[in-house]
Amino acid sequence: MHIHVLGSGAGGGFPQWNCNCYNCDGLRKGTIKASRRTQSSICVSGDGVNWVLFNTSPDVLQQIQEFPPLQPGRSIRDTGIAGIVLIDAQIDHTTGLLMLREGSVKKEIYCTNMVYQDLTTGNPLLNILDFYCGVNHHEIAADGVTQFEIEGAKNLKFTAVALKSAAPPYSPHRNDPHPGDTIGMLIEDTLNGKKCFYAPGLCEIESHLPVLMNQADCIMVDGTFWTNTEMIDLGLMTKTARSIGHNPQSGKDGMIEKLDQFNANRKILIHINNTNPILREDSSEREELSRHGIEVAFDGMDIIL
Ligand code: HKS
Ligand code: ZN
Ligand code: ZN
Repeated sequence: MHIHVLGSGAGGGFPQWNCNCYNCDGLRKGTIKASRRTQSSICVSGDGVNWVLFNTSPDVLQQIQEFPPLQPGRSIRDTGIAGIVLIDAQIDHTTGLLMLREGSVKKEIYCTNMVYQDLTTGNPLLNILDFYCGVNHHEIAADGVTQFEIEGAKNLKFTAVALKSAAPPYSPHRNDPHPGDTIGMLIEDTLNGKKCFYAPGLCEIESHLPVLMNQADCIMVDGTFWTNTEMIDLGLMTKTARSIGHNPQSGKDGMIEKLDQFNANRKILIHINNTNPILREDSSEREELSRHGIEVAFDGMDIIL
C-alpha cells in the first residue's frame, strides 16, 4: 500500500497564523531548521489509482493540488478519492468537507455514529454538504474486530477501534465521552498482507490496542506535544496536553516509552503542534526520537508498505 502524508501539522498548521512562539517566529524568519506543515491528513491506496482520504483538513484543496494522483483527470469532472474516513469530528479533521462540495457525485463518508451525530448537530457540516454534492454515510463499528471495505478502494481492508478521548469542544457531549468519538484504524493491504495502524488521536494505549498495534508494520500516532505542560509553559493555555486528549512524547508514560514496546518497522508521529521542539530537525528532542527509531511525519512524506 501507498500512504501519502497530505498534512502533518496539528490544528492551526505550522506556522500557526496567530502564533509567535520560538518555532513559528523562527520558521517565518528562516532562523530554524524546519518546514511548514498543513493540517493533519493522509491518503492511502492499494492500487495507486483509487485513494481513501483519512480526515478532511481545512487545507485539503492545497493538499490535493500538491499530490497529483488525487486528480487523475479521467473525465471532465473527476477525483481519485474513492471514500473519506473521519477518525473524529474535530475542526482540523473535518472542515475541508465544505471545500469538497462541488459536483453531483455523493461523498462516501465512513465514520462512527458518534462522529456522524456531532457532524449533524453541534457542527452540522454533513447537513450542509447534503445541499451540494450529497452525502452517503457508512457507519463504522469501532469494535476492533469488524472488518470493512471501501467501494472502489481496491486491495484494502479496514478495522476500526475506539480510542479514549473527548469529543470536540462544540459537541453536545463534550464532557461525556462515548466509544467512537475518536477511532484508530488498522489498514491492511490484502495483496501483500502489510498493515498500518493509523491513530492521530491516540491519547492512551489502552489494553485493547496492542492486539492491533502488534500486527502493524507501520504505526502512525499522535505527535502533538513534547511535554504535558508545553502550552502552559508558553503561557498559551491553562490545560495540560493529557487533559485535552494528547499524550506527550517525553517523560514517564510518554509516547516514546509506549512506542518502545512495539516492534513495527516504522513508527511515525503525525499531527505535530506548532509549539513542539521536534519540528526543529536539529533539536535534541528530535535526536532523542531518532534514537528510539521514531520518525516525524512531514507534508509530502510517502510510505510504501
Ligand atoms: C495551538 C493549537 C493547539 C492544539 C490543540 C488541540 C484542542 C481541541 C480540543 C488540537 C490541535 C491543536 N494549535 N481540539 O494553540 O497551538 O480541546 O479538543 O487538537 O490540533 S486539542
Ligand atoms: Zn487536532
Ligand atoms: Zn507557534
